[in-house]
Amino acid sequence: MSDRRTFLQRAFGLGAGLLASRPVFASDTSQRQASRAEALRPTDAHRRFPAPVITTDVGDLPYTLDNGVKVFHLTAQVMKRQIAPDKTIDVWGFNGSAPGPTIQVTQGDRVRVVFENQLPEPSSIHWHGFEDHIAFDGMPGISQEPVRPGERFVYEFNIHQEGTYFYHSHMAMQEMAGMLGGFIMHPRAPYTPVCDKDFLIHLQEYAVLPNSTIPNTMNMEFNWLVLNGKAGPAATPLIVRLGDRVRIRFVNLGMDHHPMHIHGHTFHITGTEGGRIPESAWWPGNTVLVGVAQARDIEFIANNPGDWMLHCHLPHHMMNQMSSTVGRMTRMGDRTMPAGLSMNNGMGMLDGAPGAPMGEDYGPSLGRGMGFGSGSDSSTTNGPLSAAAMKASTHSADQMHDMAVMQKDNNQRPEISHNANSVPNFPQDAFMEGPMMMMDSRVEKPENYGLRPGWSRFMQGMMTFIRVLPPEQYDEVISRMKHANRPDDPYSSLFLKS
Ligand SMILES: [Cu+2]
Repeated sequence: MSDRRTFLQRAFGLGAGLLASRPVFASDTSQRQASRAEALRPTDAHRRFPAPVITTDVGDLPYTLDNGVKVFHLTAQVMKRQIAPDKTIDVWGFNGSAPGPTIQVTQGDRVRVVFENQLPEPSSIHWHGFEDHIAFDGMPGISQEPVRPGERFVYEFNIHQEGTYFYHSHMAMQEMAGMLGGFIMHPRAPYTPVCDKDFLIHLQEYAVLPNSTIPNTMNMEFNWLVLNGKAGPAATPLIVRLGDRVRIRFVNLGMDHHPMHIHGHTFHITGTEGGRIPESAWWPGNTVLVGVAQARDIEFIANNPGDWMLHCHLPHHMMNQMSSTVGRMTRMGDRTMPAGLSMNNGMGMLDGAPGAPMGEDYGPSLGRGMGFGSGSDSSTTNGPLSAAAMKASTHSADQMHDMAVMQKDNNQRPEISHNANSVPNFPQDAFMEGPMMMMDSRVEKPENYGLRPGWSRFMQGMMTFIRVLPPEQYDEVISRMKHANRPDDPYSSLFLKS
């Protein structure tokens, strides 16, 4: 056994070396990529087909069997979700999770979903893309009575389709509060070429004022962009082994479009919300636009080792808690705020009369996007983070640790030029000038093991990694994941089913 493993590792190591010096380009057909990867891969007797879909940071909805029927219990609930360190918001979701847990079934299954409404208002569930009986379409007042608080409704389906589908409340604002989830219909026979890893990523956006925990579902100035309900750097990376064939299913049940981009690899678009695309119609790319109410399945051979970015390419979607005025405010030191506010008030941290954020107490420069016409719209440049602002901010022990690591790493070299304050447009990304954004230790988890120190400063919004790890590193990370024994394991579906 150990001889065989050594042989395979050697063979694999050799192959990986060849690949590293001669990466596969887009001109290669997927079949050639597939056969090359197949030749390089060590054969794993424990591989199960089709691979279970992993919805990182969300997980699956379990089922029971009743006379051959797969029975799922889906419960709509009000809950809190931590989307980033120090940011927990009020959301609506299912069974303790927003997005809701992924439902996985197989073509040919008979499926029953017992929906229970624990919300303070009526709801129902729409099964997006299902070609089934209208009685189970989940249209409140159209195909069924709305399900009132405390009531149940039972949906039943004969699954004859295959692909990436989803469920959501058909009350628009409930959907925007987090009431959505994935519904994977595995094909009867696995798609070819067979994938070794299969991920589902929900794309969502929230608008939450700086001191609030409640998303404003009417506001389209989104300032928190999340992958599977987590903003970078809290989103859990996708862990794959060098040579794996990888599928990622992007699902967009939000209010904005997301061009999802992957570094270091060329993928093919192999499926939509309508199911599998015939291979002759796949086209290559490295960015796929996932429109509202769409799913896009992409596949590629992870043939290029490294911690590669996977992110939405809209610049505003690569930021957390962005604000048109905060950058300047933090650099004003002891000077007064544009509209006569303190720094905290100006950023929206209210300490005056509650309940009147637009009131005279706070003035026009309160919060993001509300500063129009106020003095805060002047075209002055910003100074670096003032000593007073640095002093005023409080830091946890973890943050202090991260700062110390980073300062050591950088030998305390300044990160902006000496004349920065006189350069038009400065600062743009100078929020990264200080160590404040670094939170490696606050988002520490096995999936992040071995990342470059300080990585978390540059991961925000809809950003995470696809970590293409050579066998030894891969085994190390997977072993740490398996031994972490976490109640909310971001990879629970992988370990439950393998
Ligand atoms: Cu986006």
